[in-house]
Amino acid sequence: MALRTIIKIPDPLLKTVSTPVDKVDADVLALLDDMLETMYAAPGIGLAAVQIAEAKRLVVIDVVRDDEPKQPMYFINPEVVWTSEETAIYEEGCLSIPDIYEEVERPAECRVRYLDREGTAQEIECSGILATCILHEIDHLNGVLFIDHISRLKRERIQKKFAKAKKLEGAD
Ligand code: GNR
Ligand code: NI
Repeated sequence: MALRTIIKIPDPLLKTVSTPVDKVDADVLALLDDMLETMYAAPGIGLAAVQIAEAKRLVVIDVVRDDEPKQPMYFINPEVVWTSEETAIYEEGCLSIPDIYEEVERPAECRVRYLDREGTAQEIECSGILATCILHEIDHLNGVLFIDHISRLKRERIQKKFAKAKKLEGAD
């Protein structure tokens, strides 16, 4: 396992559509392990492969509390097959947009089809923070960020802040 670097906005890779995985082989499993280690170290409750600059349709999630045993979840080629009419609002953050938190409205429940680590098709029904998190991660696979769900004024303010931070990083 290895810790990987998490890319941040305005990295253009975060706007790309990730490619489906055609075979669950040892390389895919190793990448999932790196993603999980990187997510726990950050720390975060979810991570999409594109956030470590691997534009593949892979997601890891663990939404259990810090004081409870770890419960890693792995999703290969996840697809939303149903969402509830009912919505929920959570204050979201993103490891690729550090220290920014904004309320986002999403479906309160969803059903997701995916392949597990054995390459077997599975479906899961999600609610609460798991629904929010998995929808946030599947957005990443489609090049969409949580700031794309907030007002343009707020989004542009955040984008400016990170563009400026990047510029200063490059300066010496
Ligand atoms: O760690 C994370 N917390 C979080 C909180 C509310 C809604 C979504 C998330 S996911 C985020 C990690 C991340 O950026 N995943 O892509
Ligand atoms: Ni994110």
